[in-house]
Amino acid sequence: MTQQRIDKAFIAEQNASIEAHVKEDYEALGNKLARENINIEAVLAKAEAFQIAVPSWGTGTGGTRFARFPGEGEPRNIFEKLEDSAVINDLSQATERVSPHFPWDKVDDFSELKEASDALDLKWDSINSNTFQDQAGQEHSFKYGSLSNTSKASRDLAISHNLDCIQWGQVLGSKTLTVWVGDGSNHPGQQHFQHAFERYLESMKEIYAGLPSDWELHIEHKMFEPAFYSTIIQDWGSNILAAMELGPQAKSLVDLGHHAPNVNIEMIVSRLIQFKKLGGFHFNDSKYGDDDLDSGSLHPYQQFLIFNELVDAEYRKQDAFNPNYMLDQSHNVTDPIESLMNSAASVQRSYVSALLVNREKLTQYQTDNDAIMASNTLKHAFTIDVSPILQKARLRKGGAIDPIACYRASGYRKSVAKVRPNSGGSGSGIV
Ligand code: LRH
Ligand code: MN
Repeated sequence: MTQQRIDKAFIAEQNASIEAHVKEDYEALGNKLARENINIEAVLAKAEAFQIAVPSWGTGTGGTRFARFPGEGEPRNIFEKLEDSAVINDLSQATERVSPHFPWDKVDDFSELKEASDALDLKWDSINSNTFQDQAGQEHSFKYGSLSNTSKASRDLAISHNLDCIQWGQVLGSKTLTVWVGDGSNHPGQQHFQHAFERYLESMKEIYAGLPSDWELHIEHKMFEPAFYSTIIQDWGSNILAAMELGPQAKSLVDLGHHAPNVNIEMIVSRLIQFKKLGGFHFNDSKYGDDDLDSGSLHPYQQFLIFNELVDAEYRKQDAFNPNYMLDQSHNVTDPIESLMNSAASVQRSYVSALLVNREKLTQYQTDNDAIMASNTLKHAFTIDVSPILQKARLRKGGAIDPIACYRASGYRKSVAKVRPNSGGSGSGIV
């Protein structure tokens, strides 16, 4: 496997022409924030520590049920997905962890895969199991569900797959298993809601029993699709009930696209934080359904409000608070590397903006029911352009001040396209 990377010297060369601008803007912002008793260096340190994982399946071109139009130089296997993930991290300096999906990324030798990721300075984030598709020659189908299927044989198969995922994850150094199932029904009466949930919980208890003591189990809720009448874990209510039923290592994962339009996701986040059940996030954006669009591309203020809850928890030193951040997107019309770099920076921006909220003042306005000033306190932080802090963080960590410009100047996509034959054909489906 030829490892293609964008070397540090090239990145430094690209930065050289714009470094002075960052310095000037950073100083100006530093003076502005100092007037508000905010130490920009302290904010910068937190920006530099920010990390968000990339989904291995997001490095290829995504599609819909209608079609998928593969882009140039598509990664064909997990090793090439790691190469592209290394480029994203080398330029953004905020995505050192990759989240795999099994069996899409399954290999025969997981220690070889661990060596490959080590060589690319990458680590492994949450392991995603897959019991929403049947594998070739699979004896017991998941057509009518997996962990909640009425067939014990199908449930056992789903349970053993999840236990395998934990074992593979241990070789890679991961500490989390994420379980999203498409189980549900398309017709009223097709499924007994309580019995189905009881079967799901029974199955999850067997998976929970297989968790190493330092692992977490993240449950992902989703309103609909592939089931279009009921879904076993349809909302945060069913999610937190399952996590509480299973035990302290079970937590809830919030995929932003898995809610009905206009649902107050930041309040769901606050509830999960309060009851110590916030496991993590799949960041993306959407206008209609689970569109898996680039994070912050449509609702940057909602994304900021979510981080306002997260930074508030940090500020209040909320215990058992250690959420995992990850992107979960489908890139149907853009270069996935560009979208993932853009999205990582967008989520990092929401975090940094939330750090600028004057929480003493906000608390006072909330106590005084001064809605205007409370709202303006948040809006003020959101409207400060924190780009110089994001650019400085990347620059100081050896990344690109302007990742997209640097990536395009590197010609990386063209060069990998030479060694990765076009997979051709449009086919359909998200990967
Ligand atoms: C389900 C989901 C889940 C993944 C899949 C690729 O919609 O968000 O997190 O397993 O996308
Ligand atoms: Mn997801």
